Amino acid sequence: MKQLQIYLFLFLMIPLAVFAEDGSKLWLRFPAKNGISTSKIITKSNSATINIAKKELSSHWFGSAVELRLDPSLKNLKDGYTIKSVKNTTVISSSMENGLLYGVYHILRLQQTKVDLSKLNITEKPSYDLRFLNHWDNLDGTIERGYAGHSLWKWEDLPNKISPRYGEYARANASIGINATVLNNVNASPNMLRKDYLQKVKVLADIFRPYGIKVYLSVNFSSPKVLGGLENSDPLNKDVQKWWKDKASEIYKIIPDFGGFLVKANSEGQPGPQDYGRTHADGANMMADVLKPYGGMVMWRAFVYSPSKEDRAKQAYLEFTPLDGQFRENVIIQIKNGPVDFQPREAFNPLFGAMKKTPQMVEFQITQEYLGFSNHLVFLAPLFKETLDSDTYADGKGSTIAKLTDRSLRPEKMTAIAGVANIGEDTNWTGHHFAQANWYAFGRLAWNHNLSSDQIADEWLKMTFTDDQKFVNPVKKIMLTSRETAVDYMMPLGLHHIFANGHHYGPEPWGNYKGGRPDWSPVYYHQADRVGLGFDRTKTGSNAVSQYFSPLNEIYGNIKTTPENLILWFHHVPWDYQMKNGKTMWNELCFKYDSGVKEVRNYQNTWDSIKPYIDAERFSAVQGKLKIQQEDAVWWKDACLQYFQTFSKRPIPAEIEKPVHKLEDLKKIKLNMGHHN
Ligand code: BDP
Repeated sequence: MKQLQIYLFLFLMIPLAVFAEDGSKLWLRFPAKNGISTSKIITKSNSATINIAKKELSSHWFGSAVELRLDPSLKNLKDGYTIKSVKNTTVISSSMENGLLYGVYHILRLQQTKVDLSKLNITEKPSYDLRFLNHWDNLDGTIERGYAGHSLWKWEDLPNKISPRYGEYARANASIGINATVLNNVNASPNMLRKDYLQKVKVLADIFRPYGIKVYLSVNFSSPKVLGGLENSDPLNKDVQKWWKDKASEIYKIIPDFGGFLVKANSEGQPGPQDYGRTHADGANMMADVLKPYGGMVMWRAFVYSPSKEDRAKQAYLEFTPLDGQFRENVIIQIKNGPVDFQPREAFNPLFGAMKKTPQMVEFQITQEYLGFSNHLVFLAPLFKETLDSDTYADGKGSTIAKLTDRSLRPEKMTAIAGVANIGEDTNWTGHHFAQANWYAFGRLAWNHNLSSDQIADEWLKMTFTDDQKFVNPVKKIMLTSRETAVDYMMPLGLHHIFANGHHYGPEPWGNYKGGRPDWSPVYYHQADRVGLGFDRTKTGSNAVSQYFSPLNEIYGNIKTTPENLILWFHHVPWDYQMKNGKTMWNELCFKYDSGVKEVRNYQNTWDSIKPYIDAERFSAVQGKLKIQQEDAVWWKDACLQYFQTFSKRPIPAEIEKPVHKLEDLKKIKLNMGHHN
C-alpha cells in the first residue's frame, strides 16, 4: 500500500516537474511549436548567429515566412534593424548578423504580446553602441552585493565542464540587446589575468559570441606587481608598461575579439595610479595604449572618494574635471548615476557633462544593494529614466544625461551604458521573480532609452506572466509606483545612506562608527540635530550645489526652489519648515514613511486578488516576498521616525499608525550578512 502511494505520488509529480513555474525561463516563455508546420525562413547566411536566429524561429514562430536579410546599406543603424511586412513575408534587415538576431527576438516579442503582425514597419537603432552588464562576481564563486545565490560562472569547472546556463544567459541577454559583459568584480583579483583563468574566460567568450556578446574583464591595477612580480605597478614605469603590453598580446591570442578592461582604481582601498603620485589619466592611458592595437577599450570608473574633509558627493567631480582632455580616445569614464552610491534617490551626478572633451557613460545598479536585496519588489525603470532624463544644462537647456552620453549632443566615437547585474545561480536567476524585470528593463533602456517605464513593465508582464488585463493592469500599477514607495518607507525627501553598516539591509540612522570613516556613517548623511534634518550642500554648507550648471546650482541652492523629493539632500531643513502642502517638514516626514508602509499593504491586497490569473508557484513566492517587504517597511518607519523624534521632539501625528517596535529593540538588531562597508 505504502509503495503504491509512492508510485502514485511520483506519477503525479511528473507533470508538475515538467511544468515547474520556477521562473527559470525568464521572459522567454515563447510557446513551443510542437510539430506545427514550420514557417519558411529565407536567408543566405549560415553562421552560428544566424543558426540561432533560425532555431528560434523554427521553434517558436507561428507567423508568416521570415526573411533574414544582411543589408550593408543599413550601416547607420549599427546593430539595429528594420522589420517590414512585404506581402506574406516578414523581412528583417540589418547590416550585422547580431541585428538580425535582435530582429527575430523583436518579432517573437510582438507575437508573445499579441501585437498585429501583418503590417509591420519598424526601424530600430540602439541608443548606445555598448550595452553592458557588470558582474561583481568573485573567483571564489561569491558575488559582491549579489542576492540570487552564487556566481553563474563555475571557475572550478571551467574550461572543461560547461554549465547549460552559460548559453541560456547569453540568449536572455541577446533577447533584450545586451551585447557586452564584464565577468568579474570591480574589486578585482589579480588572478583574473592569470593564463589558466584566461583559458576559462575564452570558453565563456566562445559561448557568448554567436549571441553578439563581447567579454570584458575588471582588472586590478596592481597586477604587474602581484602577478608579474615587478617592483611596483607605476604606470610610468617602462617595465610595468611592458607587462601590460605582453598581457594584452596574450589575452588577444586567446580571445581575439576581447573587449577591454573595466578599472576601479584608488577607490575604497583599491590600488591605482595615485599610489605612485600619478593621475587617473596616467593610469587609464597606459592601459588604453596597450589595448588600442587590438581595438580594445578602457572603462575607467569615477567612483572615487577618500576619507577627507570634503563632502563625499563632491569628490568624483573634483578629481575628474581637471583631467578633461587628457584621456586617450579609447577611454570612457564610467560614472554612477548619483554622486554618492546607488541610493533609493539621489540627485544626479554633477560630473555628467562637466567633462566636455571626455566620453562618459552611466553606471546603474540593477542588483538591489540599497533597495531591499531580492526581498523587495522595486521596479527600477523609473529610477533609470529619472537619471537619463535629468537635464544637466551642460550644453544648454535640454542637455539630458541620455543626450550627453548617446552621441546626440557630442560627437563621441563610442557610447556605452552599464548595469551592475542582479544575476546568480538561483533557479529564477535573480532571487525575486520581479527582479527579473530590472534586468529586462535595463536591457530595454540601454537599447532604447525613450521607452517609457509603462511600456517596459507592460511587455515584461505579458511575456513573463499573462496578457490578461485583469492581471496586467493592477500589477503594472504596483511596478510603476514601487520605486517611489520604497523611497517613502526607506528614505523620503532626499534622505540617503542611513542603512545598516556593511550589508546595507535595513535601517540604522543612529549609526555612528567611531574610528571608522565618517562617510560610512549614517549620521554623516542625515545630520539630524535640534534644529532640523538634512545635509547642507548649499554655500553655507559643502557647496556641492556649485558643481551643477546654472540654473540648477541656483535652483538647488535655494530651499524654496529645490524639488521637495531632494530637499534633505541639499538642505539642512528646520523641523517646522513649511512644505508646499502646508505640513511641517517633521509631519511630512511622518506621513511619507506611513504612506510607504500603506502602499506595500495595498500591494499585498492587489497581489492576493490576482491569484486566479497566474500559476500557484510564482503566486505564492511573490506573496511571501511581499510579506517580508511589508514587515521591513514597518521596521524602516519605526526605526527612522522614533530615532529622528529624539531630535525633533515633536509628536508623531495622531492620524498615522503608531510604531509597533521599540527603538531600543531595533537598535539591537545586528544582521550577520558580512560586508566591509
Ligand atoms: C558600493 C558597494 C561596494 C562596491 C562599490 C563600487 O557597497 O561593494 O565595491 O560600490 O561600486 O556600492 O565599487
